[in-house]
Amino acid sequence: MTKILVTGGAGFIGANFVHYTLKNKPDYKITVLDALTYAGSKNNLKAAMDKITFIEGDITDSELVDKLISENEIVVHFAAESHNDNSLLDQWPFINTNIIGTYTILQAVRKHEKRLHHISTDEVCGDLELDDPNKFTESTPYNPSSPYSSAKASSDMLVRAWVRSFGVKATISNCSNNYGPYQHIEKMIPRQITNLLFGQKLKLYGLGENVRDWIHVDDHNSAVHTILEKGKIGETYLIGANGEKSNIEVFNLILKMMGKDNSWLDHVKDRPGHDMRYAIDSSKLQKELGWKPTFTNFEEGLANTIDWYRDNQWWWEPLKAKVEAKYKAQGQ
Ligand code: NAD
Ligand code: TDX
Repeated sequence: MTKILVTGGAGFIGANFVHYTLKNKPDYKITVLDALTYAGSKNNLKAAMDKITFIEGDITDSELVDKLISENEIVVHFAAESHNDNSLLDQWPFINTNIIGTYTILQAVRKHEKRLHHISTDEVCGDLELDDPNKFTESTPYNPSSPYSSAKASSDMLVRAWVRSFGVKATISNCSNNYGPYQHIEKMIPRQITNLLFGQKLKLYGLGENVRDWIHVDDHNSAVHTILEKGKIGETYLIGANGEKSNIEVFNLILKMMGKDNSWLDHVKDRPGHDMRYAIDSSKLQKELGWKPTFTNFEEGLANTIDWYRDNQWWWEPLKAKVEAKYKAQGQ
């Protein structure tokens, strides 16, 4: 059994990683470290709780992090403040968790000589024009736009420096926009699905021309396992599944799949500094490590996600009023 510490394992991608690992990789013994912020919940791990060790704690707590890392062989670091809109309102949690938290983990993996995989985002590259023929690659320069993406970019830089200066055994992955079950309803896709289930209109920022490169969360996590198994220490891998869609296209699909017409669409205030387009070229991961996505049909994945939110109202309904009140105060 390989002992693996999963930070942020009670959040969207981390919880899916735990479920995916239990199902597909029985040789791992999982410990989750999660502070259970507004974005994390034990509800995300309900079916896994009796098979894992769950520790409620903060990744900036150096004593706790040191102890847990000394007891595990691999660390997969998902924990972060993850929402761009929140980062425009209050920056400190992003600096603290994403930068200081990652620094705390790096010091412990350095001391105990443990393997680290750092989870990051394509947003560190900034954005592309709609008509740019290029996509992000591992050599695209960093050019982040928001407090969220700049804090994630900082954390990536720390990991690279700890690899080079101290020989830390780390890899990094930068993934595009994830969708799937357990995603917090502050994020675009779950917000719109739950709005319709709640009898409210969809809320589109600006004209909706912005493009995101969607990937199913299980494909992100299968890629992370591929990197853990075959990745080269010190390398960065971009994870994406050729899922570019404009926001308005996704909104129209949600309306169609949920049996509503255009009168259910509201245009609201745009996000300040809104990145126009993300697009990932994942050839390095595919060619060097042999990874392939499985969820290649976005409409099918979206339909399953809609079904999941329809079937799991108990999971999101208690959060809905607070999330929408916060958006309303921002004109969104
Ligand atoms: P999330 O907000 O759903 O979950 C984050 C988790 O981290 C929560 O469980 C939260 O309680 C925990 N956490 C936050 N601060 C903590 C702290 N100080 N100590 C311990 N735990 C803490 O986020 P997500 O969407 O699952 O994203 C996970 C990771 O993947 C992040 O690093 C994010 O940058 C990255 N990422 C996300 C996407 C996406 O589309 N969601 C895409 C690419 C990369
Ligand atoms: O109500 C909305 N209406 C809307 O039009 C919301 C919440 C968002 N949007 C737009 C903004 C973006 O163009 O939809 C797009 C997606 O928005 P988010 O779900 O907030 O995601 P994004 O800002 O693209 O960032 C996500 O992908 C990269 C994750 O939240 C990050 O953690 C990840 O790094």
